[in-house]
Amino acid sequence: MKRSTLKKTVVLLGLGLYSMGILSSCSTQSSHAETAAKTDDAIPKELPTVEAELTDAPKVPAPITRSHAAKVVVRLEVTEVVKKMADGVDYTFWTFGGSVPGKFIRIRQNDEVEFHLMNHPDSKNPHNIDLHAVTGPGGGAASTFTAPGHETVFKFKALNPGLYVYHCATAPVGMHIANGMYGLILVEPEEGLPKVDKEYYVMQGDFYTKGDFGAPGLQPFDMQKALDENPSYVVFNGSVGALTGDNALTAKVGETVRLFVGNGGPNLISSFHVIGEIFDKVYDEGGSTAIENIQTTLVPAGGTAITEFKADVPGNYVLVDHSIFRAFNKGALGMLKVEGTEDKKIYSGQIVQKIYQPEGSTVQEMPSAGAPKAAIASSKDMRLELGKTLYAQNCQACHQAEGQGIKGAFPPLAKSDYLNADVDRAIGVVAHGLEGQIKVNGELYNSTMPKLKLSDEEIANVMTFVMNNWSNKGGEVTPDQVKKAKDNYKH
Ligand code: HEC
Ligand SMILES: [Cu+2]
Repeated sequence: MKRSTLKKTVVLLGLGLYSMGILSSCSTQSSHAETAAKTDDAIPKELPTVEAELTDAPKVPAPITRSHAAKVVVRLEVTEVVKKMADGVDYTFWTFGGSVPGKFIRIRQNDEVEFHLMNHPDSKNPHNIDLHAVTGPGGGAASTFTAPGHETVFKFKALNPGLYVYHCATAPVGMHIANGMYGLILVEPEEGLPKVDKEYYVMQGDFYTKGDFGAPGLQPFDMQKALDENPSYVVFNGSVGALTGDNALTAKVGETVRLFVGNGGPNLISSFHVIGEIFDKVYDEGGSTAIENIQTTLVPAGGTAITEFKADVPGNYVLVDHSIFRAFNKGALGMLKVEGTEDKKIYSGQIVQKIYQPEGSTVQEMPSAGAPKAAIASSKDMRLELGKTLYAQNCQACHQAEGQGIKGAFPPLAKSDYLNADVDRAIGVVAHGLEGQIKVNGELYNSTMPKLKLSDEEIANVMTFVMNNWSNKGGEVTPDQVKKAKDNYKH
């Protein structure tokens, strides 16, 4: 694996409208439900009552096995909590059920839902809920405006199957959503969804913090960045790393995997993609018909997609928003680890890796006599000067002008503990390239530094420049030292 590789028109209902609408809409809804029950022979008069099982992402409640409608009671509690956004970065999330995204709700078409929205007494704000699965004013928002320490109840009948977003719609709506107030509700069709081995819940969201990506501490919400649609974080399941490392999704070779994908926004559209997989089926926009053989699917803000695929070969599959800077620089990155036996017919792994020397290339001759001679430094000062140019030409694109690197991609050379601990080893890196995991200043890097075509003299010059800049430990690296270090650190 070398490849490192919302918006239903939110009704801006004023507070006045809520107070007018609450009671009347509740009473009309329940009388409709009674009439429906009387006229529809297929549905028994008294539906059995079921308490909904709610889950935190990435878990999904078990598929529904009932073959009839039920009265489903959903109890969802809003809390405002400080949680981790990234390592060393905290944020005050407003949540449906204690984390972002909100609890996953799973019901069946024609179920009659009795929805309880509780707002924890410690909350500082009133909240409500707009479920896109609801047919009725505000998707429930008009009936659920709930002050801290209060509970509201309304009922709805799930007329349409599909995967739907729910979110808070209390003014300022954008801010409530930006703080994490969204989740998914699945309305299974009467016949159910096709059976699969694994189901997961993945929801993207964009976050707007005062500090830039990675700035430590408790970060306040930044309204201007939200208005500019310029997020500091774009993440799956509420924080950087929520789906990587020990939190990665898992499957075994041969298993079928279904991802319930949502996008809370508030602003961005997701180009959802799994690196190294092709979706056999996508129920695009969370609807009822599937399209097949899809690489990347659009998940609108306030929208969903159901993606399905079979895990054919083992490895790590990376979930990304293919607007790729979001993935590698703002956090929109998850992982699915597939374990099992390889199938070399489907994927061979690397078969050949060798030097490529097209005819007429000067590569073979470097740096032997006959080729244009690189300047030979006669003093440390000259080495520093030549090294500066070499650095700009050969290293700067990755390690950056001040040697600061790019977090998560290119390690720093400035004050690098890895470099300063063993200069000969670093010379080996420059001479032979480097692959695999290393730790630099406490950060892990698992990438590839290419083998560069530099002579011993050039490596001596560029390393002398690097060692004498950006608070590194100084000294002079000579071509002789390079020659020895190259041999000692061959791999
Ligand atoms: C194409 C990008 C790229 C270029 C160009 C590049 N490097 Fe690197 N370098 C990397 C990556 C990526 C790593 C980490 C490799 C890993 O994760 O195993 C690295 C690691 C290193 C390290 C060890 C880790 C550290 O931060 O101390 C040194 C030293 C280093 N590079 C020096 C250089 C020098 C000097 C040049 C120019 C002559 C250079 N690199 C050019 C990408 C690059
Ligand atoms: Cu809210």
